[in-house]
Amino acid sequence: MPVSTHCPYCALQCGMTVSREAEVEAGPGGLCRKGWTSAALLRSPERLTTPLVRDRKGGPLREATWDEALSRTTAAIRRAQQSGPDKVAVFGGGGLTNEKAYALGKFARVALKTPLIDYNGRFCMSSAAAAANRAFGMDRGLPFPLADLGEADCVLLVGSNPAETMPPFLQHLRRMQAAGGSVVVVDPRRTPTAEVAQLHLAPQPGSDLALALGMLFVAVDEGLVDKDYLAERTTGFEEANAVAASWWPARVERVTGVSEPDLRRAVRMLADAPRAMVLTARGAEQHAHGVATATAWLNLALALGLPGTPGSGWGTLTGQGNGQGGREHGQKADQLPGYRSISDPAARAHVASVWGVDEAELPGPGISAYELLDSLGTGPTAMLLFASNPVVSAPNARNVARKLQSLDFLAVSDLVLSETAALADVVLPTTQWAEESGTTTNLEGRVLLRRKAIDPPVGVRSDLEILHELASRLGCAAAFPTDPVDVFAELGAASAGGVADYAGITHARLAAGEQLHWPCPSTDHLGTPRLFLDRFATPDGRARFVAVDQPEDAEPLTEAYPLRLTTGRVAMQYQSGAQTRRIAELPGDAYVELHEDLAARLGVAEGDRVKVSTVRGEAWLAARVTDAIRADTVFVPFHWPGKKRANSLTGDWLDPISRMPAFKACAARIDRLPA
Ligand SMILES: Nc1nc2c(c(=O)[nH]1)N[C@H]1C(S)=C(S)[C@@H](COP(=O)(O)OP(=O)(O)OC[C@H]3O[C@@H](n4cnc5c(=O)[nH]c(N)nc54)[C@H](O)[C@@H]3O)O[C@H]1N2
Ligand SMILES: Nc1nc2c(c(=O)[nH]1)N[C@H]1C(S)=C(S)[C@@H](COP(=O)(O)OP(=O)(O)OC[C@H]3O[C@@H](n4cnc5c(=O)[nH]c(N)nc54)[C@H](O)[C@@H]3O)O[C@H]1N2
Ligand SMILES: [Mo]
Repeated sequence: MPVSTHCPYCALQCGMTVSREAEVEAGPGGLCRKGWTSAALLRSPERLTTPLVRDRKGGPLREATWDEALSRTTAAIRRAQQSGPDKVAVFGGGGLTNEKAYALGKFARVALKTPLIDYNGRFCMSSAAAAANRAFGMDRGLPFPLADLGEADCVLLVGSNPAETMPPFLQHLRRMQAAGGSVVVVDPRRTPTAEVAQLHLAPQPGSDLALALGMLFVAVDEGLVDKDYLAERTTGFEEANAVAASWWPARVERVTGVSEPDLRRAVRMLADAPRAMVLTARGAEQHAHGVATATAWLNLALALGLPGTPGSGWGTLTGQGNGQGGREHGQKADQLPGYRSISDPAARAHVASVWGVDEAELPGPGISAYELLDSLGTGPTAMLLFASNPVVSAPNARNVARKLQSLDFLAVSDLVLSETAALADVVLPTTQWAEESGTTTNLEGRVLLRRKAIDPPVGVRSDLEILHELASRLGCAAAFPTDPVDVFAELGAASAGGVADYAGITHARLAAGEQLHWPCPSTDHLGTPRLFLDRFATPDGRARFVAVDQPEDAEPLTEAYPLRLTTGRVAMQYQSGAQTRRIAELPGDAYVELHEDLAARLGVAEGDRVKVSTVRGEAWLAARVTDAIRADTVFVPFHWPGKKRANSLTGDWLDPISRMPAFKACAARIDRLPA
């Protein structure tokens, strides 16, 4: 019998079945091509099945026993710790199941006693999460079930390209459009998503904040603001509106390139819809002012009375497979399980008691992902990394690769020899999705059970087994169970009473087919599909407007670097490409997308090899010439390493609040390469 489980890739977590022969069938929601081909990596010859070690820096990796690989790891940790616990760092990933993400956070704090843990979700969800926490008092990507989208009358997608990044998501848009609803897309490119929209606004990358302020201006100007809602359910409108008052449409057009008629039309479409939703994704959020930008869109949604109103709302489309659960249970630098703060004495006391440790021994907050990677070598001298490939995916990746190489010791747990694993001193081969059970929390905050469908290859171990073994070799007295059922039960207890309360969710309830959205505080609780219907999670129950303004560009354009470079994704590749580049059925190669007018000016034709550069580095790419992008903007997908690496170009300015890097806007130039 095929086993029901979920796709290993994005936060939609589509249902699928996997047979004992590793054949995939789609569930009722369908699958994209990545999902269909996901099983190819289970039996791929590129799969790691033996630990690898390196005998000297610069020498080759060679096969080793688990005992040798783990002994080297614990010896290196002990060596580094002689100079203090903060000489050892941990880096995690939003693809890890809840059980693994929880265990990793506990391992860092309890077995290593280090404050230095953060993860790739910092590059993904941190800006929207910070904005939602500030406005609503709680961050759950979608505060309503995904299916509500299909009932909406207008959906505004800001910096989101689900036609490529979540293809099955489009069925909800199709359903609402079939009933007369409309979709508005804000993207500097006319993406496949923009192609199906009723209205497409194409602002310059990094200028969404001004666009959102302009939309608020128009909403006020045209008397479309929901005054009763503002009075009953919000605070701070006046201050936020005072900023928007200076963003009249002509000024917005100058800064963003979006015309006044389009601006007004977008506002009316949203305001006239009985049920409307504003959804942001990485295009709006991955900026040095990502929190302020997400906040500006949230302010607009509040002004129109959307959040907490049945059928309407504001949300952010979470990215990674467990991007939601992965940001709740402690792999974030400032966090304890249940979305608790590691600086909160009551939270520390509760979690310490679940872990059976002295509260005083728990370290305080660490530093954010990029700051952590940037400090390697001078700060921590040893690092353990699970489920991320920052050599390809981190901003200013040349710097990050150099810093990783400056470590005395790096251990990487992965399924394949990723570009980051290839730099490690010890590589630990681990099980993948269909070979283990565990839970993920999808983009709507629903906890899903991934069931084990097939046995892992001989020689690999699960991340839970690796953490258990390392903790016991380090002499840690606290328990690190290896059965995901036990880990999830412990996670439930640790999260009890927290914002993301999982105490009532069990593997057994999920296996019985219950649909449980957190918070779910007790085993007789049915979960919370819709949040904020009566009150927001703020102390006074009201949503908070926060006044935000469009800042100067983090990297202004110059004569030498006159183009706005933005980066993102294509349908056939996933993230750093470590998994999907190894799957033959997923085609594609790196490219730079540029407008035909720009191409003509540069003398570049379709398919020509060009050099894209910024002050930080360069990438050699094939030109893709199109009319579907602004003429002042170029786009490079980030899935490829080496000479094709987009992140050789990106900068490392961080948002002041979320510490999100500015993946989506820097100053670049294009030069033709000799044929
Ligand atoms: N095929 C595929 N699917 C994926 C992934 C993948 O790697 N491949 N990754 C998953 C993950 S982790 C994530 S986070 C999601 C991301 O999903 P999305 O956010 O949809 O993906 P991106 O391509 O990063 O960015 C979306 C759009 O933002 C636009 N954009 C760029 N700069 C700006 C700007 O300044 N303003 C605005 N308004 N738009 C801008 C880009 O042109 C792009 O079309 O996808 C998930 N799904
Ligand atoms: N320029 C640019 N850069 C970006 C972005 C962008 O839009 N533009 N987007 C950013 C975003 S949103 C994200 S989410 C990051 C993602 O970037 P990465 O963190 O690099 O993401 P992945 O490529 O998914 O890396 C996951 C790695 O873990 C392995 N893996 C998968 N499952 C498991 C598991 O269960 N255990 C272990 N131990 N390993 C596992 C995979 O084989 C892979 O090598 O990239 C960011 N970087
Ligand atoms: Mo992401």
